[in-house]
Amino acid sequence: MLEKVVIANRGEIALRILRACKELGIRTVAVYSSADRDLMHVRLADESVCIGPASSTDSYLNIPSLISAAEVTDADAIHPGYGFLAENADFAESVERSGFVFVGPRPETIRLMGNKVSAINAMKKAGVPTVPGSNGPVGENADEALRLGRDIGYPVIIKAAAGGGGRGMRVVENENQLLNAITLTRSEAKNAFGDDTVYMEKFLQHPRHVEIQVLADGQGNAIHLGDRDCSLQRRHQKVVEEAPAPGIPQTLRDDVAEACIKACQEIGYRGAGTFEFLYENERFYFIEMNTRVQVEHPVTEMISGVDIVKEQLLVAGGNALSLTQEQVHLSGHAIEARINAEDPDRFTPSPGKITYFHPPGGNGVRVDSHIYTGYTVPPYYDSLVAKLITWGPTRDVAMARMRNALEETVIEGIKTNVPLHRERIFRDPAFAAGGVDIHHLEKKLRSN
Ligand code: MV4
Repeated sequence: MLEKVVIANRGEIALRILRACKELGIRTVAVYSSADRDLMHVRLADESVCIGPASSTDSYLNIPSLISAAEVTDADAIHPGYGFLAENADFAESVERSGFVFVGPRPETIRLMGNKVSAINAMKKAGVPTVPGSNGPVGENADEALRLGRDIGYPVIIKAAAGGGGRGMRVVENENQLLNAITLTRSEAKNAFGDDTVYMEKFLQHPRHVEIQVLADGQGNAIHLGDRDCSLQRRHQKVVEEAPAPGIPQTLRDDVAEACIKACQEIGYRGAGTFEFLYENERFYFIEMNTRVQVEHPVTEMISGVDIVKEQLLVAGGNALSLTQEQVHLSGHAIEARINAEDPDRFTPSPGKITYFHPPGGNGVRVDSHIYTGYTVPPYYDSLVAKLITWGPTRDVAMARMRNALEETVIEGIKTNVPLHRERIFRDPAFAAGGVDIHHLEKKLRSN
């Protein structure tokens, strides 16, 4: 079992990881930048180490600093959280080479999934349904690219193999635009990622974003905790997530989740992971795999009763998963609203001092947040300040509880998107009905 873990992150997820460690009797080391001395988890951790100045490049992304923090505190593992270095295979490798446990998959797995072409090929081989496409890199030959486009059928999308999460992609409406789009995406990919590999997929016009949560121990055991719908997004930033995804036939859900488990076993997956799919016309299409704990993991915890972060820590310590698939019972419905320190109309960041914070409560309400009255949100990092999660026996009850929770929430001193949730999203009849596509929120925001 792990005895002492360095939490290589900040904000709400650092606090989330600290809580899981404490429940397991694992000692904690908080690392923080000079702008983050007042973070809640820094106070609560057994030890804390300043790892550098405010700029994340010099602190939360500084690999030697993080490894030194583990060395000086004699820790045995590093939990990366999400963002920052969570999906950096070189970091995972450095952690292991320095004699520490990386709380996550093996570096080779992170590398395999980091390259979207190799990820898709691995999943396809394991029987996971993928988007019709180039089945590998698009080469330099123009005639071959044009033939490929014709075979797949327009519109198509060109994506950077090293991209993901919406970075490095371009939609192509017709043949006339194809070669230019490939050249442009290639050069942007080279610039952004140092890898100009691109691939082609059929462009799905009205999909939903549905993902499957998995846990595996790298000892042959792999389970799934059902699906989540993350279609409500703006500029590739999720705004609301829910579990389960509404209105999907049970057999389709079961089949795709089963395929994900099989894939985990085939690649020797270890830790928590998410298979991202596009869902359109009652079909799932794999697009990417995330090899980390995700922001939206609480909705899955609420319907499964499984503590995903504790399982990550247990598995990293060499233990088997604490439950089998037969012991997973999904119940009810959970919704998460991401609360950001930002202008609710213009979406510009709104850092500053929180002069008053009153969190909501009641049956089926969970708040994952590091903020408190008097806390100053620094301007250097992402704007997520709280996650409001509600559970109910049905989706309607979870929605009603969310409306109540949003009305109870008071955050003064900074602007937040609470009014966006309260007045627009959770009053939207289309969202209330369930099953809106990935374009719904942006269309709605344009129209009013
Ligand atoms: C797509 C797609 C349509 N067809 N691939 C954007 C983020 C990255 N994970 C993949 N993305 C997309 N890939 C095909 N073949 C549409 C998107 C997409 C999207 C996907 C999920 C959530 C929000 C999105 C917003 C715009 C585009």
